[in-house]
Amino acid sequence: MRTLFIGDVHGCSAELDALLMACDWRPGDRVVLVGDLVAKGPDSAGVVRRAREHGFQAVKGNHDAHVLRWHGGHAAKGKKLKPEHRQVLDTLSAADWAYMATLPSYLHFPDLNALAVHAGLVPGVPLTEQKEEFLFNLRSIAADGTPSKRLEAGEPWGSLWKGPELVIFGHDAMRGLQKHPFAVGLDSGCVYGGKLTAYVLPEGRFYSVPAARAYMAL
Ligand SMILES: [Mn+2]
Repeated sequence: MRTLFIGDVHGCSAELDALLMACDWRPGDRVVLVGDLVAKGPDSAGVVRRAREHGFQAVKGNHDAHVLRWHGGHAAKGKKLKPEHRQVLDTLSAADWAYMATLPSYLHFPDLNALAVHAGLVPGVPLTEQKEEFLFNLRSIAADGTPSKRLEAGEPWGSLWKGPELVIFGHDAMRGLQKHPFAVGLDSGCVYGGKLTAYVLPEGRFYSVPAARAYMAL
């Protein structure tokens, strides 16, 4: 069985369809979306519909968690909803929300010795003790070991991850595709006019398709 790990789709359903074609995807292949299925792009509902109708697995991204909080009436008090999130609240169906609510914050694939997570894992912290804040937002580790969601705060966390599991993640469109010994970053900025990228195991190949256009400024 092949497993297709796919970077941040952000509502880019046409590019998702094109990437699945480029990967020669067929029923029986396992597809894993590394989070941020929705928001910013043109067709969030179409992405969620494809994911649930085809039985794709996915982890929750920061934008997925954000719209789920608003949908559930748990948004932080006094915060305004941005248009790119309003559009998600206005278009997802009940079935789409039910699928979104099932998404875990990480997935473990023992057969591949791999993990999927949206943003990252703090090296040295056991999996069960990782905080959602970092699972959804981590980008960097400072010289003193402090984890951060900021790009400039230090080294990319994936460069410090020593395994043994291979971690496949997204979230970091500014750094783009990342290929570390034990971590692969797949956010190649599709919604910003970049590419949508897949990493396929066991073959270990990358596939990508260009965005039809930039749907948002990075
Ligand atoms: Mn993200």
